[in-house]
Amino acid sequence: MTRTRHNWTLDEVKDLFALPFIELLFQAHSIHRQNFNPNYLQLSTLLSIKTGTCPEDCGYCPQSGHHKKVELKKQKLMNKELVIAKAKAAKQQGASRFCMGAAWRSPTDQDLATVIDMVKEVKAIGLETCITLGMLTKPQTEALKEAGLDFYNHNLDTSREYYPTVITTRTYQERLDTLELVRNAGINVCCGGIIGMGETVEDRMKFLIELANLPKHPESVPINHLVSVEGTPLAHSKPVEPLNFIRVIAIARIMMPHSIIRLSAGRLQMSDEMQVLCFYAGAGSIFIENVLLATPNPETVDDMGFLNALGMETSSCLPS
Ligand code: SAM
Ligand code: DTB
Ligand code: SF4
Repeated sequence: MTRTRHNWTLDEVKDLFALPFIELLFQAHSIHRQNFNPNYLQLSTLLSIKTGTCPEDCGYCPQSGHHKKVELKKQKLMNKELVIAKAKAAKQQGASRFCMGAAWRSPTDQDLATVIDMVKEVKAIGLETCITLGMLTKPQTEALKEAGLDFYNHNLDTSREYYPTVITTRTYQERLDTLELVRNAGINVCCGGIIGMGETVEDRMKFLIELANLPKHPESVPINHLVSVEGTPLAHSKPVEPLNFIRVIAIARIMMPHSIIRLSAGRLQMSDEMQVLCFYAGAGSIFIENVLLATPNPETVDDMGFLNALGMETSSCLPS
């Protein structure tokens, strides 16, 4: 069992980033197979239950109401019956977790009550549940725990230093406060961020240190590759070198050895070979189905062909 640490220093992480690529991959993969079956992949699907007109100004996000030039089909909170139909379809496709996202700064108590109903019914189908609704209050986290929610997704997105160039309407500390409330309520934490927003390699190091030095590692760490959306302020960010993206996955695996690293948004823009290297480096989960929240994802039939060719099995990965 690999030791879990919460005191990573920048110098240590710089040393990891400086490792030759093959050596880094070997170290990451060794840790991965000590803690996980490397031939298993956990599959989730996403559903946007409320789309667009978000009051936040996240520079990467097509759903922000601030980015007027983005082409997006906006949608009010979906009705429960449609959500349940989508969840059943996701289960049929092989997903073990159903993640619902809403473009809110924070939910009202009334909206939360509706989402809680959805969570209960999705669980009853036999799926793990994850939601991402923005900031929460303490009573709201307690109500979600009571409803049986498995995971809450709330990302730090990037380093503390780079964050204000990406988002101005919500502080880094507010994100940390929500994460603490979720953790204290006893809900599994899903927290990660985005690579490819114009951040430096040092920002990536500092972002990983923020995650790994949390009092408890997030059970689930989504690493998104920026999906560039025309009309968002970050649409023309410098693309990430594939090897540098894989390095982030490998180092996240080393720094948080017991967390499930999720190869999240951006797979449509990646080659199969790049994705395989991400799995080898320690990514143990992907989103299937051809839409994420508001942007496209690979077709499930293509993903399944790819996973079959690799001999990957798929399974549920709730922490024991
Ligand atoms: N509104 C909620 C919030 O941000 O707290 C939840 C939904 S939001 C879409 C969830 C996460 O998706 C963001 O924190 C961000 O990391 C990721 N995301 C959003 N747009 C993205 C994009 N264009 N490319 C990659 N990841 C993105
Ligand atoms: C996360 O870190 N990635 C997912 C999930 N959490 C909610 C969302 C990715 C969104 C990608 C852009 C979009 O489709 O809107
Ligand atoms: Fe709103 Fe979430 Fe998009 Fe930010 S990432 S604009 S909070 S939906």
